[in-house]
Amino acid sequence: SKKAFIFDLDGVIVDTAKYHFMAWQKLADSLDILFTPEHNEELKGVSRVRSLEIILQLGNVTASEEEKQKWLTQKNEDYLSYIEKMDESEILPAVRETLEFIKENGQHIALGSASKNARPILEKVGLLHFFDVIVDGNDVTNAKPDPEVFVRASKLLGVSNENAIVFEDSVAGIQAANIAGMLSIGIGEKNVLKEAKYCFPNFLHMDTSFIETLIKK
Ligand code: G16
Ligand code: MG
Repeated sequence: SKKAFIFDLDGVIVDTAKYHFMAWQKLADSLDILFTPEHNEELKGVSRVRSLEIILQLGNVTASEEEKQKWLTQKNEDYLSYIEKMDESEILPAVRETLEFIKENGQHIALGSASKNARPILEKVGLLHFFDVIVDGNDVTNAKPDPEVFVRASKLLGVSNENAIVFEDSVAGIQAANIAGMLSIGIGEKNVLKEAKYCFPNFLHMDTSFIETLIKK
């Protein structure tokens, strides 16, 4: 039966982490909170609301719901201004070729992202048409490591969890895939993504014969 190949967005398809970082840093600066690239690692795959909580904790800042809402809106407006000019040059290495190979082999492709901006980003980089199903931050209530985002994607495709394969760059995302009983493939450093069933530094290091093996499994 057909497999479902589920892709995370940020850190797997495109490197939007740098834009998230710029926007969060601008907010942190305005609140006199020290926020470094090292801190930013903790925000990978984490929802917008949770990211703000982590940053406020760094500065021991408490705030009303109203203030938090205002900051979340501000951060997103800044982020949107940074990603406005994104184009296909920002697709990570060999991602397009991998999507093409999976499509040519008649398999399902889904997006499973925490981002509420996933659709416009896929559109900007010209990859939207590859995706049979998109599940993003607008569709789910539980953030990774909760498997909701991936389970919803496989359900929509009518594929069982054991026939789903997840590409993820975050620890929380790998855990979510494992909890769902899906095959987890880490994109990044093996010593960080320890719990992934397989791990590759990027898609250039994953040849088509590996994907063929997954299809035939
Ligand atoms: C991405 C990023 C996170 C970001 C989240 C929400 O998740 O990794 O850093 O906080 O989306 O994004 P937004 O503010 O655009 O809704 P993923 O799951 O694509 O890696
Ligand atoms: Mg990610």
